[in-house]
Amino acid sequence: MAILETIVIAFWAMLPAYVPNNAAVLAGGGRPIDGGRTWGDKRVLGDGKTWRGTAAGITAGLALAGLLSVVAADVSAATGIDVPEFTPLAALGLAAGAMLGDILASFLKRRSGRQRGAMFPGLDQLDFVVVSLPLTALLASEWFFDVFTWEVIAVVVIVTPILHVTTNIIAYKLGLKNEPW
Ligand code: CTP
Ligand code: K
Ligand code: MG
Repeated sequence: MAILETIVIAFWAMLPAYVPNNAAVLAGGGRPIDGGRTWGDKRVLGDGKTWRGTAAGITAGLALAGLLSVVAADVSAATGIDVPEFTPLAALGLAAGAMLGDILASFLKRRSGRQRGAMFPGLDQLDFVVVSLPLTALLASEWFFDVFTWEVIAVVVIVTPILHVTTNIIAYKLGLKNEPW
């Protein structure tokens, strides 16, 4: 597979996992998932992980997967790059896995004494990949191993941190996010 083709497929296949984080930032607020609870002297998750943000994130990921599936055949015909449709379970694995990864990362941040919004290099950029890919492999195995070849996975691991840093700087400059990471 040509490298450009691999990059396009990786980006396309990951879009339902990329968008939930941004949707959560836009829609976030309200009741925190941990209900304010602490473990020891630290919050379990913190005020940055809310029910509304999580629900909006998953919904946005599912909606985008649906939209991409509708146009996949046309995009493939127009570009000659065979972009995939998403099965419902694949969409769920990507979108819910992304939000779950972000939530688990917050749990690790609180355990390690980091306040809400603190930076955790590496984890911040790849938390959602680390959970969304295995969850999708579990929920939609056939789809996953068809789309996520080793080349695609390699591109995802390299390109995701770059995209993450870029979109967060943009969201920060636009005043949508409190920190540029
Ligand atoms: N957000 C949300 N629910 C989520 C994820 C994010 O409401 N499940 C919203 C919150 O308003 C959050 C903002 O998006 O403050 C930015 O997300 P993120 O950077 O992941 O959270 P932080 O505030 O940095 O908190 P943490 O340190 O726990 O990551
Ligand atoms: K995060
Ligand atoms: Mg943050």
